[in-house]
Amino acid sequence: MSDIMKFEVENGIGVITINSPPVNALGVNARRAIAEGFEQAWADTSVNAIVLICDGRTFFAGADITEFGKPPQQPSLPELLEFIETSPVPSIAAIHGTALGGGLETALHCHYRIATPSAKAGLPEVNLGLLPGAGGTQRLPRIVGVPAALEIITSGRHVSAAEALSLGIFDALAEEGKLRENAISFALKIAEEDAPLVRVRDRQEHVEKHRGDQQIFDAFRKKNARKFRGFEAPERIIRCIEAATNLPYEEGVAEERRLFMELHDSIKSKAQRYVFFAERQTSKVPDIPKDAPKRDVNRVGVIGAGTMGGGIAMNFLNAGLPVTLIEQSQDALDRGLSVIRKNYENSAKKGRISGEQVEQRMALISPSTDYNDLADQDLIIEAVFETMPIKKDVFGKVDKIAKDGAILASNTSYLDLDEIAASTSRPQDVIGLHFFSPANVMPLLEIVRGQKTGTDLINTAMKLAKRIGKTPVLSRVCHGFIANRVMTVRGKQADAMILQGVSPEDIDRVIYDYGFAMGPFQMRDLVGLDVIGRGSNEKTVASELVARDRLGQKKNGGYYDYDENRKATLSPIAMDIIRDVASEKGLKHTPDADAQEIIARLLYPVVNEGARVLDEGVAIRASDIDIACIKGYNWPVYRGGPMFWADTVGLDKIVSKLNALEKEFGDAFTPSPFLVKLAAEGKKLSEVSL
Ligand code: 3H9
Repeated sequence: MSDIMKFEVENGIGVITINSPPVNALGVNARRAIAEGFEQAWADTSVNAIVLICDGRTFFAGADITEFGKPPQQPSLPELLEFIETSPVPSIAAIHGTALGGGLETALHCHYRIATPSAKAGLPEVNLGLLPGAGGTQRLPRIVGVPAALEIITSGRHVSAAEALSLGIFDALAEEGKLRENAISFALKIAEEDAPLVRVRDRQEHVEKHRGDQQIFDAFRKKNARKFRGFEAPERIIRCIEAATNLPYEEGVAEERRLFMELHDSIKSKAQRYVFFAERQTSKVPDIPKDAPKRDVNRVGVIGAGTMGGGIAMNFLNAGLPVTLIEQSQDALDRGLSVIRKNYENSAKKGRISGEQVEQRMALISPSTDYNDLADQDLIIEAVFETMPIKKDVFGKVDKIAKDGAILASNTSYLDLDEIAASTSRPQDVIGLHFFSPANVMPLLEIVRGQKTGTDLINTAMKLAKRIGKTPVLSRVCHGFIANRVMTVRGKQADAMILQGVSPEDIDRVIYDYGFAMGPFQMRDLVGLDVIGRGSNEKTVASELVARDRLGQKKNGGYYDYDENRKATLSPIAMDIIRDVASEKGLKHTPDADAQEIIARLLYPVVNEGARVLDEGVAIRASDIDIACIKGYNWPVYRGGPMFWADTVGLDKIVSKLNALEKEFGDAFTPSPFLVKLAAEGKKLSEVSL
């Protein structure tokens, strides 16, 4: 007898209620409980229809992802769902929260579906590098048609109840808060009318329409080629929907099963499943319980209305929080405000927000040139010029004005937060909130914990990150914190390699093929070489390009020349500069590097630096470094981040290559003793946690 299932009969309707917190994932207990519920209902001759409903915050959120890769336990989800579909009496799924993946597939094996207006439905397996493996790819097209199924399953998006109703995924909507009683009434009506047992598998009208139509699939592939690049799941999803369109149901399901297993066993899906859990780990701090005290943040002050400050402010405005925006001069303030407005108006043009929302958000800004206007703010974030004297000056001023209990945050990317905190009388109230550019877009928020930062501040910052839609990663103080520190070494090696004669184009291509959106030199040209090279006095290729007024895409080209369509070709001027700088530095010429060598020389040092970051206790777990690189630098999610990827390459292989590179090129490659130790002990880097 299952303790997570309740079976009750009301007016001849058998109600099976499952309660398996936190999200009613369909692990073996839930699967057995559902089977037991249906058996009880079928055994009761007074039951004329069945309602399947969940307690807690949501209907089934999908298969239990923790079970993947472990020995299967009966019944499997497909077995269970085939079993419940044989119900001799109508079955109705009653949905609240999110019916996702296997959860929606369960509902699609019931005869009818009723949902609350706030419910959502989706097949998000693609985000785990998988495809819906319990009939979803065969059933959804039979309801919503081939084009909509292609879009919904390859995007994994959550479909609103209203859209699901219009697409036919849901048959009816319940009143909010009255799902159970409305579902019972719906079931009574179905039973009284003797309505047919609608099996989705039998529906043909939508798939028949496209039978033999290859063009619809090819066009979809072509349109999304860029978006799907590097991922394995989207192509297999398309093949499953082709099978749903062209083959009998049973054969389509067999194809779905085969392709699901291929993905399930792939490294890319393993990486994406790792990332799913890693993302949810980052807000867990060992010495800070979830219910630890936190401060209220209802009003935010942002100092600096430049690109960074403006972007930071937008995050809070988007979440409905009023922002006091401070600049030194009215001119700078006006410029900052007009950039924010332009960004919002662009979003409105793309249909992401309404014109009314643009005005609502702008109205939440109180622009000011007077620091005294920061007196009432709960959180004050500075985003001023990145030098210690300026930061200290700003913090000294803020310290005098901010109310007791206000959180004083710095957006510094490299500077010593403890030194900044020491310039105030309240270092326990100082924290780093490091946003990544563009701050309103990039999902990473590094939360920097100084020596004296209060634990309540960290707890507050973790919750705040979620409120503004960011993924928080906790870092201790060090030069560059986590993401910038580990990724900077990639840039340094890229610079070294071009001076040794390897073409920037080859490096960019290899990094792109690895899965990044672009290579390091393309990236610099895009961001602007003046921005990248700021603050360095050393003569470099970048500084020489800037000296010739080559600032990248925005002015005269950089490493590349650009035609009117922004098509890039390697610049002969840049190549001359590279040769000049190289000969001045007297560097060894080793131009023959294949893709493997480029990857080793650019990315193994990132792994190595990550190991140092862990060893020094800057990051509390390896997976936080992975999330920082994925969310802050677009490290390809299907590689799992540098730490996970290193495990797939093999730590011993990485250490021995680093040793060889150290011999050839010096101490930039010296392996971290921590990495060497892990490799010798046969341990996994991605599993390290302090
Ligand atoms: C699938 O269904 C395959 C089938 O097609 C075929 C099979 C043959 N399993 O996200 P939260 C945990 S694949 C195990 O913070 P929220 C999560 O780790 C699946 N655990 O909450 C966390 O644990 P902890 C397709 C899961 O309110 C806790 O629940 N489905 C699962 O922000 C709370 O999660 C999906 O991909 C799971 N399926 O968001 C949906 N889901 O507290 C995945 C969650 O220890 N889930 N946990 O850190 C989600 O998208 C979100 O969790 C959801 C709630 C929107 C449901």
